[in-house]
Amino acid sequence: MGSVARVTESTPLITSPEPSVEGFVREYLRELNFTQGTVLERASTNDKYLALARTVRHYLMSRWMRTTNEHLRTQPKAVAYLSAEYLLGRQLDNALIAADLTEVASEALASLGIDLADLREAEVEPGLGNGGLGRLAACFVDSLATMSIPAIGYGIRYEYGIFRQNFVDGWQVEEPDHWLDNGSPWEFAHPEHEVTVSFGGRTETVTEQVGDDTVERTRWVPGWKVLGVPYNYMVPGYRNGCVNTLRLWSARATHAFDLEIFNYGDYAEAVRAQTFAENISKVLYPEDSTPQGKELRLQQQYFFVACSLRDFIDQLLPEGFDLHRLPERVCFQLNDTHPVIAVPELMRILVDEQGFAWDEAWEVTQGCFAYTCHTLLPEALEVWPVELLGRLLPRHLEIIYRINDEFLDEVRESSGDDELLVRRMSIIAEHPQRAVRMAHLATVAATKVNGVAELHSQLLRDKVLADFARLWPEKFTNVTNGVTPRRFVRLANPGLSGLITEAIGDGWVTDLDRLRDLEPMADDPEFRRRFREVKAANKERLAGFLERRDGIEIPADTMLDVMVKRLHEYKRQTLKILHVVTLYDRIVSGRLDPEDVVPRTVVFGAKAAPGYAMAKQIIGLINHVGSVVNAHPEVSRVLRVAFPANYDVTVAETLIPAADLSEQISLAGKEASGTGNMKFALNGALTVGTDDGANVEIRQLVGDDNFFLFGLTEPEAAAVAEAGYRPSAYYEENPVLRRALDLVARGEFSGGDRRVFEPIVSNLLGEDRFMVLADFQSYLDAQERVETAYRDPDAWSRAAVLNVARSGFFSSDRSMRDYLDRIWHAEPMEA
Ligand code: GL4
Repeated sequence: MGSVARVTESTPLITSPEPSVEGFVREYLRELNFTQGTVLERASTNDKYLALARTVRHYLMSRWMRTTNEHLRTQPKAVAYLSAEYLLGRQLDNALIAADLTEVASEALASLGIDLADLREAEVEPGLGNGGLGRLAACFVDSLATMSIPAIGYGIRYEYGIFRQNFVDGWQVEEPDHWLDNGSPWEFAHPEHEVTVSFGGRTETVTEQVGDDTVERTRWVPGWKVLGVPYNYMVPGYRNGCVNTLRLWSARATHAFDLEIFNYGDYAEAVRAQTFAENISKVLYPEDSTPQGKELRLQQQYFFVACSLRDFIDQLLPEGFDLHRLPERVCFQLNDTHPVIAVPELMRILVDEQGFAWDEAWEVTQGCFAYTCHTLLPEALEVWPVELLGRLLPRHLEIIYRINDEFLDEVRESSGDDELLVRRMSIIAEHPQRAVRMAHLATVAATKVNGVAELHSQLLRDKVLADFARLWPEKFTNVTNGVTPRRFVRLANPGLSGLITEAIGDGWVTDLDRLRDLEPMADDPEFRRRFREVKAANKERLAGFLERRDGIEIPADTMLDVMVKRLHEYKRQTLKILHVVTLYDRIVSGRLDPEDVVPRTVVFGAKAAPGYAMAKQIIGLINHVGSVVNAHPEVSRVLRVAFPANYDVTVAETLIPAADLSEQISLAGKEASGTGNMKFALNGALTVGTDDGANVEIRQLVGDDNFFLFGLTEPEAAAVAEAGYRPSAYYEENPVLRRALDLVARGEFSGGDRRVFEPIVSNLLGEDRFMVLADFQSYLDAQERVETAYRDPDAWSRAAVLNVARSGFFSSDRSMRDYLDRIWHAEPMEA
């Protein structure tokens, strides 16, 4: 245990260079020549990019070393964020703004004849997450560093991140994401700190002599092992001297394992075993909100939490630290159920390895974990079949059983043996197969359980985890999500950032509440004019970007209507495309004069989980409708559909600042929070949205006049479902809806072939689980209001400016403060 003893205040450190153009040129050429092994004249773009990334690192390095040393030396209470996903986005620009180096770097490169913008484009973003949940983790580590909170992020270094999406004839095709192929200048491998992780095998009981007593102990005799190699990433705070660490684990075969097989002379088998072990960190599972329950996924989960707990205890605590006091030193934040196997793992370490009594160990464990739930969909709550968990982690299953036994005793006692309640609350589900309910395990173990928006936390208390909330009301809390203003405003929207800073100074970048000071500017015609100028420039930038990247043409001067998020039925991309179909139908049938239409470009961005057939159908429908709309001479004058493939963080950074209208149209009660919704509001788009997730809070803050609300509320949707929802009734009663659906059904968008989109049509008419048809008319009405509002540019930009001014609450810095106050009780380090 413990490298801590070696850290003192006088630990020698090379100091990072002072930023200057000449200095930067020198450092850059040194990297290009000495590390990259090339000279300027022969260097490829990738060479130049890698040299640049490494040069930028120099300027953050001594902050990083100092931050790490201070944590080790002073041993503050730390936050250890456990997340299977970090959707980081490109690193270069973020590092540059954090170090306040953008201008220096750009000038230095220019003096060498290099355009910084070209090198930016060379970076492949690390897509180690699926969507909102993974991006949230990335925003959180950014905020923690910017607020100088002692924190470490733990996760998995997937060799392949989220797949690359392509369209072939409008249908999604997936390709592997080779993000590491051109080198990975932002990571630091530390094989010397590798950790061994065990799997499989069996447990046995041994008797041991402890003093005068003989005690029985359970021992895990594993069947196989893998190594976890840590890769460290800098997480630079914004110009504050703090650089935290993100530690991602990569799986390797153990040396012992292959030696044994080599000794039998079976070289090929040894290599196969190696590959088997290394598969664990090979690929990110591409399901968002619909986990597949695959064995390899459970292996990934245990792999990374076992590495992380071991690492925290062995590397970050001082020699001989008394683990009874672990809750004083750390809060392990469980990002959804993916890392929940950490709970029995810590119990195993304390009881089996450290000799704690069960109750002592349980008290420590309960003090160390907090759990964030990110969903309301029952199918997104992970369960692991007992058969699988027992085979992979036999000791952990025993521990889970014991936790459950003691927990259910408590339930029986407090409920007067209500066996129905016991069955509902049990960590073990009996049907359709015996399985461990990870959300129950997390809730039982955690000091605090939080939802990610007010409405979501309320629904967790009232519905999803209602029995638990009755038993332990004080355990439940809310922390509304947030997004980092550094990446999503300062870096993504330089135009707006400049305008804001000119008006109110630059304090908003780390204190987003200051955006309030912009409110009076909403009434200043000159400010609004400049705001519109920025929007127009951002649209032009987007047009250039999509033209280069996808060959997509975006007409100038149209309302930019954007729906970007994972493709999921509950998010209701279908509702948006039915609106497009309706506009098309009205124009084509002559019932709407194109002159009376506000010209708009509808932009979609969405990946579908490769195994989610309906989601892929919907992608096909959007693309096919888009082709027909864009090819129609009259319609395309006022309506365009653009669906650039492979929506990712990089695309988001160009798209969101250009948007006029933000589509947040999930069925109320289904989207836990959403975070895209916040990014749009902060960049001055108006929202058309349901009363769902964080939309509720956005609307409350920006005001009803500056938000287009539509649709059933959550209680209304619940009541409709309760009464027996019949989608076909809406179809029969609403001729506009009928015409739109009939067009799809008749093959208008599939070359006359009625079979192509039949599954979508029959699903909508038959089941329509997410009530697209029930909300259709209300959505059309809201879009009418959008059109009316957009016709008045002054009123529109006033509302847009108010959206910016009133959205400071959605900074992830505020989320971090809430976690600190309500859950972690940790303190910032002194700067
Ligand atoms: C999600 C929710 O669906 C999304 O509403 C939320 O904003 C996000 C972060 O809390 O978490 N849950 C899953 S699973 N994926 C998400 O994006």
